[in-house]
Amino acid sequence: MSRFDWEDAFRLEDQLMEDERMLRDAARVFAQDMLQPRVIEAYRNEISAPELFLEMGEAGLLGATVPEEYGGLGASYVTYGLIAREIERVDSGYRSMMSVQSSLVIYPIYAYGSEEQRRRYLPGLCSGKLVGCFGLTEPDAGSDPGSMKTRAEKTGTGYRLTGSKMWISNSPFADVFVVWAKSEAHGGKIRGFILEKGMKGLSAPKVGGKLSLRVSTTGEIVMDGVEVSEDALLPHAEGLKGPFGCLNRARYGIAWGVLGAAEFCWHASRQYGLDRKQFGKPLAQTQLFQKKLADMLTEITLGLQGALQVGRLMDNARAAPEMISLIKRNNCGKALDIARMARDMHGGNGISEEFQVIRHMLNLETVNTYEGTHDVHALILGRAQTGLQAFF
Ligand code: TGC
Ligand code: FAD
Repeated sequence: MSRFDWEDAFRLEDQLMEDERMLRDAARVFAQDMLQPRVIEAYRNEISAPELFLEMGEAGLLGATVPEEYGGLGASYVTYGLIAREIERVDSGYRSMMSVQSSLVIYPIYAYGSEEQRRRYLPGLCSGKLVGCFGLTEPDAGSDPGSMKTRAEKTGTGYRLTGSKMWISNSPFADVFVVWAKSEAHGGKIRGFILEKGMKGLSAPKVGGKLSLRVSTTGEIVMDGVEVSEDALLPHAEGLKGPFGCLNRARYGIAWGVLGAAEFCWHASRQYGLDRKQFGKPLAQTQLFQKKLADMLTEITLGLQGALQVGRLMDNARAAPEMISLIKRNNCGKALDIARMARDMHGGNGISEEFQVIRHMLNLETVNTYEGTHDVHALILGRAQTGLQAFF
């Protein structure tokens, strides 16, 4: 039998390709050198940092899966997941900035856009010169996006969009808005439109008072009769499967990302337990502490294997949305449990920003909710095995 490596229990490292390891290492250096030094203050003061997009773009972290001719790296989905894990090891909010740009803005323009739209937007978005946002959720349509009220009416030369979107990552400083609306001209079906900052009737006020995901800026999108020309319509997506095609990618990335946050909490707890003595011995020498570390090691190891397998299937065009629901739900739920446990294992220090575990815990509350809540993914998996939908 060979030696057990607690930091890589199932030898994930051996299951990665050389180029995947290389891009993962570059993402780790970026995250540790550029993001980690600023995160505590940024979280405390809720600092929005649009300039980070340029830095991420320069590091090749935006739109990694898109072909090079549009500004991406032509990388695998496994690589995309590994990037998400490294960024979220620092903070879920930074990963949010990256994954909205990559999966929810670059991807739909690449997959559903015309050649002209691809050439117009993708190089700027991949380099971070342009910042994007994705508007699906509305004040009265969250888990049920099919009930959205935003409408696109046909005009002589294009469309007029009216409605409002809520809880939109990046929107207050976005240049490019991918928004989803029911289009009268297409029988009321949901269609995607690309809007640009500065259009008449378009505004994106910031949502204040967030106690979670504070390094990521969140806002509304208000469309008060925004007029766009025909070429703002994404030609190759119709119905809810348009936005869901993007969500599949983002949810997949989240399934990797949250394990980065969980790994941070696990490693921090282990070290804290080795350093801190109570009752004359290290906390890590108590049975209850070791049981918690064993649970963390187990869930993270299993979660990573699940994410890797789904990533490999995505790279071979054999993944199903339900597989993504399974890993998004499981890994978010487990990461949140781990972060809560880590907070507890740090005792009083666990509530201090300096030890960072409470920041991860608070962030993961959001990640467990957005991109389909934990319970909504349970209903997707319930429907998949019974054939019965229980949403309404
Ligand atoms: P349903 O009848 O299930 O489906 C309608 C149509 O959509 C198709 N579809 C999918 N296609 C591709 N991938 C998927 N995952 C798909 N899921 C459904 C489906 O085949 C059907 O197509 P067709 O051709 O028959 O019309 O629709 P429903 O209205 O019953 O949906 C129910 C439910 C719960 C599954 C769905 O609405 C849902 O997933 N709700 C959660 C909403 C959500 O995830 N919102 C995310 C907003 S974006 C966000 O949170 C970004 S945060 C990012 C960050 O900062 O990191
Ligand atoms: P609701 O749908 O009202 O759900 C409330 C509760 O009811 C949840 O527990 C849910 O599980 C439960 N529930 C709902 N339906 C059922 C049911 N049928 N059966 C049982 N239980 C049910 N959206 C975007 O479009 N773009 C973004 O960039 C974006 N970024 C976000 C950033 C942040 C920080 C946050 C918090 C949200 C973001 N969202 C974004 C929105 C996010 O996707 C929604 O918040 C999420 O889909 C849940 O919708 P909701 O908040 O309306 O909750």
